[in-house]
Amino acid sequence: MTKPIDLYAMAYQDRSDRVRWLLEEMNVPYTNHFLKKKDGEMNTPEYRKLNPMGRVPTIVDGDIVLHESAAICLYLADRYSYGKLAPKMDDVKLRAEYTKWMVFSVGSLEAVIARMFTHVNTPEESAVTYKYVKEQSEFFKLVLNPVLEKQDYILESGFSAADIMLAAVIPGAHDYLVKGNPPLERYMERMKARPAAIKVKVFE
Ligand SMILES: N[C@@H](CCC(=O)N[C@@H](CS)C(=O)NCC(=O)O)C(=O)O
Repeated sequence: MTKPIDLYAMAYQDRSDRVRWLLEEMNVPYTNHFLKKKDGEMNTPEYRKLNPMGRVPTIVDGDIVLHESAAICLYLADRYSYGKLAPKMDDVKLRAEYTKWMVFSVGSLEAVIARMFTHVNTPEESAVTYKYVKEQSEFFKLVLNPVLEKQDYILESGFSAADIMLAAVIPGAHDYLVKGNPPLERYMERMKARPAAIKVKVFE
């Protein structure tokens, strides 16, 4: 039997959530390693060898060492669920859509949502940040809503790793993106009901 994948995280509800959820959906064995930041465990020479930035998630799968949650999910879905949770390369249109949503989830959505953690140091800065997230969310709805009004999953072929990435990130802007927006409310309910997501506490 091959060694389980090592998954380094701080907690269930950090950016390791999407990786763990995907591993569960694929039934791929893995071991959680929860690092204690306050005890310097993200700063040890051993961990810095795996991830020089000292961030999580990081995976070790045999001789593959990878950080960046979207890259990890792209890699894992291709390696362990090719043609299922990851569309095949020869399905060019579907694969292009899939790649778009995988990149959109972190490059557009999460990049904006993350400002609500970093750009909130004064009441004035917070006001600017929340206004920005609200405005950007209206742009996000322009691409998400038309798709989720006509289908249950972000790809017409069905549930994929792109749904995992999106659904793990979207709640960060719940009040602007999901609340009062039926297509996204229904989508998130479907995602929250997935046994693999429940098992690894993605939405807790
Ligand atoms: N773009 C990276 C972001 C990684 C990241 O910033 N992770 C956070 C946890 S969610 C972290 O490790 N923060 C370090 C810290 O809090 O010191 C990814 O998607 O994996």
